[in-house]
Amino acid sequence: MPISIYTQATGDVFRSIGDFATGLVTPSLKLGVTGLARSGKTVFITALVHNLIAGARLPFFDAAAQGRVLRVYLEPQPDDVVPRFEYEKHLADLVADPPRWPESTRRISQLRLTLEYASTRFWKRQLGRESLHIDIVDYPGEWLLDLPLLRLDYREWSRTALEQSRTDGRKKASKPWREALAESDPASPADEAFAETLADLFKAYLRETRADPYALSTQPPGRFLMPGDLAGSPALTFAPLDAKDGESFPRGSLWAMMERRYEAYKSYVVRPFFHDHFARLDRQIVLIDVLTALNGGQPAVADLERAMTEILECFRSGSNSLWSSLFAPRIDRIVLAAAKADHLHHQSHDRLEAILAKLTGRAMARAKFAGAEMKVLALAAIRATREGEAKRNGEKLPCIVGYPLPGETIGKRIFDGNEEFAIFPGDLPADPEAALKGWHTEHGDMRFVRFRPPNPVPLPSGGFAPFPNIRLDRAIETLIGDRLA
Ligand SMILES: Nc1nc2c(ncn2[C@@H]2O[C@H](COP(=O)(O)OP(=O)(O)OP(=O)(O)O)[C@@H](O)[C@H]2O)c(=O)[nH]1
Ligand SMILES: [Mg+2]
Repeated sequence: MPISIYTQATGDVFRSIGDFATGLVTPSLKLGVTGLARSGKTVFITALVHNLIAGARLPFFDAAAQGRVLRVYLEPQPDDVVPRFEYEKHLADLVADPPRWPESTRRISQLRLTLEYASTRFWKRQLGRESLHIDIVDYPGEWLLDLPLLRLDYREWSRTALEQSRTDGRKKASKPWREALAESDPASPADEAFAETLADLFKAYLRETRADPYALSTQPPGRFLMPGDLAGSPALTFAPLDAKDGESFPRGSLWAMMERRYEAYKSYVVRPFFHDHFARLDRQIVLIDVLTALNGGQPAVADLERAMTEILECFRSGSNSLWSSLFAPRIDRIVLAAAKADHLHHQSHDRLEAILAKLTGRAMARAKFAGAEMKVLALAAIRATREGEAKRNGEKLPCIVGYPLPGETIGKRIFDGNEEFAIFPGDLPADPEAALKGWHTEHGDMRFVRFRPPNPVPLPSGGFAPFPNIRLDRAIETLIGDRLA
């Protein structure tokens, strides 16, 4: 038999092993995109998908830079009962005229992205193209606030919620609820109408804190503002009550009813959500909107630090049985991203990263992500600004140029959204500690202006070019790069 026939046959065998490898047992990677409300999850996922599908230039994403990413496409997701992530709709918003950001997320959705790539390894390459599924879930950021509830009982949660409602930033919004609470007796007989009144006042207080664009919404329960399919359900009709230490309440009391509902909320709403979608994550990106917190001043920064510490602690690995059972500790890479870095000139990005590292330092030290590789990045999934220079009193100032969103203000100027402006956002302080303690620039009440998305660039072949970004490629490389080697 001529040697060529052997070679041919061997090639076929290899090819069919290759088909087997790519067709039947495609490996998958569960990517957690974690972040509070408005932190940039939906924008990040949309930009990630758009860049990969369109084959964007991503110099620090090795597989793409080396031309080894052969094809990327969306596939039906593995979970039939979860709606699909509305990628096309979010993209349509971003390329609309004028372009707009996608709406705040109101329910859970999921997507599966499949990458076909050529391996760097000789033998794997002989098997043909490799595939990797990336599974991602998007959800309202508020729901993340519920994670720390899993380890608080009703009494502890009530105490914490009350303490926080009395802090400077919340006193005013929480007043009507606190007044009603002062009139209520936890030992009184359970009364549905009264429970509803208290729950409604508590929700109104949470809603008011969320309405402030510069405040962060960090108060659970997350479903009170974003109920998803649970709107109006009794599982959401509870609120904290005020009890003295050691005081106990009989069956049939208002306290007992609220406590039962709080526990039901944890068991039937919170735990299944985290169990189904956060357990067994392989990689995680945590998006943190540091700049909005800095805008809100010291109370907002302290709030963000507290909320992120509580949340990140829940992802730790270790001996604690609840957490270990809920989150098998297998996350081995984490990107901590200061989102929306395009609100600053690149000269300030190092400082922004230093502030984020400081802000999450305590959480990360406590959370003990044993063996997980960690990267801190100043990131903009979609860059809404470009850089420029302005002159003031003969001094050159590094500016960012973009379309401020309608209604944004600097001093007395109110922007209408139709004009481009060069804005000097100020320098972040060199000492990250100073930023966390409350930061004032020489201009006093300095606020970052929010910008509308950049103008889309149509492609001759149809569709739109992926938007510019800041360090999206580095984030992708850290999150999935090694799986495409
Ligand atoms: N300039 C800029 N703004 C961004 C970027 N990403 C997000 N934003 C802004 O942040 C807002 C919130 O972004 P989303 O992606 O909707 O945030 P989210 O985490 O999905 O929020 P929820 O759905 O409420 O949990 C957007 O409407 C934009 O105003 C970015 O990369 N650059
Ligand atoms: Mg969202």
